[in-house]
Amino acid sequence: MAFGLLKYGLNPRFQPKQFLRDSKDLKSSYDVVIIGGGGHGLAAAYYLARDWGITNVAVLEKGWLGGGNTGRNTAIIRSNYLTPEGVDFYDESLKLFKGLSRELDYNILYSERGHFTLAHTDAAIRTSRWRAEVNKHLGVNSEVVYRDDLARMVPLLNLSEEVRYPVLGALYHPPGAIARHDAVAWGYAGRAAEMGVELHQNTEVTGIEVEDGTVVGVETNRGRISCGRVLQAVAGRSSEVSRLAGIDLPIRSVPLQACVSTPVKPILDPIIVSGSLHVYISQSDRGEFVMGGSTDPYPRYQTSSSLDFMEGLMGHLLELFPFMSEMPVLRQWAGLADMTPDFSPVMGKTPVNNYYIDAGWGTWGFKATCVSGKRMAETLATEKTPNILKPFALDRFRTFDLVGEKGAASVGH
Ligand code: FAD
Ligand code: PYC
Repeated sequence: MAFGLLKYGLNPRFQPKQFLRDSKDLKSSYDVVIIGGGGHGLAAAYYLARDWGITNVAVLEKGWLGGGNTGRNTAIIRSNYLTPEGVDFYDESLKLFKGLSRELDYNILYSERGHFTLAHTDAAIRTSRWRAEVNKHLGVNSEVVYRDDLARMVPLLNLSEEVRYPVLGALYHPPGAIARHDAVAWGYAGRAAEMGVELHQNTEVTGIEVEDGTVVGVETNRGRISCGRVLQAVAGRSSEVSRLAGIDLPIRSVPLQACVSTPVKPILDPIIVSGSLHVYISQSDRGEFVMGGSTDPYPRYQTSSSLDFMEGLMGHLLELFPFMSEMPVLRQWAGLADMTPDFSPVMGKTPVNNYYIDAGWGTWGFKATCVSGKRMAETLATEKTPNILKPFALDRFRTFDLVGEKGAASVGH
């Protein structure tokens, strides 16, 4: 081991891999411009290059790669949705996530934990059964478990009936997982850059040029760029950016807060969510408890943390996990969730030719990073919408074909 380290570590033939190429000057024109260097934009860039050989691509990020919601989420990956369209879509992502470390040659710390959505009322048990049946029908592993099962499977959970909201049972989804969220962005960025994609940080899109109904270029704080096609993947800024192209989206941006405790040894393996109490918790591989709740009660573009959130979260969490009263909170933060009326995303074509959107990821989009990247790349490359994306078209709000996922959105809203 020591000999190997010396042999390879000191040998100039084994240079460390350069992870990200230095960003160059912007070119005056690209085949594809991707607005937003979060997981979704970077994944789309990677699959455009890998699957379709399209590499004359620029990812324009106004801050730093993965610095938006991709680096702020609580990293839960699952496919136990409510609608058949949702289950199929998120399940494709979960399968891609499982192989992602190998695919990108970069460890995203994918960790399968099992996911429990607690039910505290008969109505919640009914919804759990409904979800379990839809899941099973589509080949997704979910089942309803009751108090005896929970006592065995989650021994830390307080199953006392002397609390405000006793736990009656749960929807159990064994494939539920977590991963290191920023590693997902870095992995996609590194591999996309190796294939020739340009990644431009500190590059904000400030205007979008549309001529005769077709996008022809974007204005940035570093100058104008002509482009063949544009993919907008800016999450919390979706409505603002699309307005630059003259497109109104039915999306409101609402802050979503989260926090972590100081790290301790592993004691909580599964991910526990209570949609009714608006709280969830998991333990990261670093040992921190990662916790969150529902969105703030009003739309706005600020990401400040509040005591109100912390009080609401802890009020319920301490009842479910009394041992948490000993845990200091280490950090608290917020991101901007781009909420749609039906709690499902918007992907595909827009009324502007060659202008595509990947938006409406609200509180649920990290787990979709792989599938949306892959399928949006396919949409741009072929100019055809793959079947799996068709239910999520922007047009569904005009035709009232909603994909209602409020009951499976995990945190309450
Ligand atoms: P982002 O990562 O936000 O990337 C968009 C990028 O666009 C940003 O980096 C931004 O700087 C850039 N941008 C914006 N405007 C411009 C412009 N004009 N020009 C250039 N660049 C621009 N989802 C789950 O599945 N599981 C979870 O457990 C989960 N937990 C969450 C917890 C919190 C606290 C939050 C806030 C979200 C959570 N989500 C979760 C949702 C998830 O984080 C997002 O849906 C997902 O990360 C969206 O990825 P993205 O790449 O579309 O957006
Ligand atoms: O989509 O599973 C989810 C989730 C959990 C917390 C925030 N989003």
